[in-house]
Amino acid sequence: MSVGPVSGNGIAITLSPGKTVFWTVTAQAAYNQFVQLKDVNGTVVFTATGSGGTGGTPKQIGNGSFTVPNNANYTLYIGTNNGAQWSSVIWDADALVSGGSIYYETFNFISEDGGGTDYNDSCTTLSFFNSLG
Ligand SMILES: [Ca+2]
Repeated sequence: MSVGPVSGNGIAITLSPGKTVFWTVTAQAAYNQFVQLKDVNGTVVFTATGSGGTGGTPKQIGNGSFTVPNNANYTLYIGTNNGAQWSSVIWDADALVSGGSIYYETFNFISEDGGGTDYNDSCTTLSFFNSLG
């Protein structure tokens, strides 16, 4: 089972210190989606906004990367209209493992913005390799 549904008004997650995290946000909802990650100091790491348009076409509304400092605690916000409303979120973390070694980890969050119960409005993925190079 995954975690949730939980409110998108602040989801606490812990990443791994020193890792370089790739992030991407996809929206396929008509409402303007809002995803923001803050570090332990409340500093914004990234913000993604946008919609899939009225046709619900999947659209990548942001992507990038960042490096995790020693304090790896973050808070993720997922909602609509620049955070005027908070979505309902289902999420989970997973890892790709072989021979007892973790090679890749990923955190996935899907949201429902209030118009239904299908959790198809935004998808946020944070992922990182165990090592770079
Ligand atoms: Ca929906």
